[in-house]
Amino acid sequence: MLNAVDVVTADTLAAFLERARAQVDEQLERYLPSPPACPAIIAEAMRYSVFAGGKRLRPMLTLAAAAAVDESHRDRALPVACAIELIHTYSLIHDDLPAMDDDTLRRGRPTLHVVYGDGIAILAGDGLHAEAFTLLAREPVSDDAGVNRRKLRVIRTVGDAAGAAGMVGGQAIDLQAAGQAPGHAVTLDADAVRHMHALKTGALIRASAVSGAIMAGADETTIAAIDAYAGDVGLAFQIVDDILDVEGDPASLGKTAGKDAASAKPTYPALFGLDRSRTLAADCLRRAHAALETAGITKSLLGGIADWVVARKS
Ligand code: GRG
Repeated sequence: MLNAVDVVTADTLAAFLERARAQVDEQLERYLPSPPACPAIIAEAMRYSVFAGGKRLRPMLTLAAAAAVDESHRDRALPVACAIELIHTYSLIHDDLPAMDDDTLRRGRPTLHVVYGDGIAILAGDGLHAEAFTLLAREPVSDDAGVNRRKLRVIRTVGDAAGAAGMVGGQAIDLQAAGQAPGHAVTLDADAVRHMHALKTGALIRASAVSGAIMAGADETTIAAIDAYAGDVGLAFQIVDDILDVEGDPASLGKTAGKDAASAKPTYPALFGLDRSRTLAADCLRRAHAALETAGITKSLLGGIADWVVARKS
């Protein structure tokens, strides 16, 4: 369901998502290194995971946020959208390793380490992480001092979101909570679970939208509104992810369902039950729309993307 005040139709959103996905995939193929610049095995391993059929949520947020600020600057955000997808893919590869979540199925296919071995999977993740920052520093190529200042701000924004105060920190708390950090186990209450998710998945989702806004030249008030919107989209995304782990169809999810309960993870359904979790996701959606409304950006595709995140089945 799209927001009533939003003139964007579901068809417009579907067309945007399809076009953006095709554009991102084309650029990702162009940006990823190939032989003779790198060994064939690492080029293949990176592509195996990058082109495994991910939803491309984060690049969509980057491009939609840029378009919401200034449609004519949308293409400036394309390298950033791709770089963030490279970081996201690296995080999934590493998360699936036996030393972390130990998963054998991702995006409907055997995980990278199952196909190429742990060593190559670690290196492919490391390589994607490094390629992402090379790309952020390199593109878009510009002599414009304003564009280059924005690129630097985006590098810092994405680095903070991916690092110890963001995704890596959230993953560390997750490992502690799962008893996978010997001598450092922790038990998380509801607030601590929310904090863990805000770091582990929320930070990169926020950085995706905020970076798009920065590249398009948004003012600080708009950047703050888009940040608040994306914070709620990120939380809703995680709650829905937890709900799908309980009641989703493994075939559409493309990953092992029921893993959270099997490993006694402190998920939203475990803490609050399914009904309350659905209400909490709906609350996030309402707040996300409200953040857009306060900044007067209701006519963008961002509202529809928030709805899609909550309605998704995979
Ligand atoms: C290894 C540093 C490091 C971090 C890993 C993101 C993450 C941190 C782990 C993923 C664990 C997980 C499955 C979390 C649930 C939310 C989530 C990020 C799901 C996967 O993202 P989607 O649904 O994936 O956007 P696709 O495949 O569509 O790109």
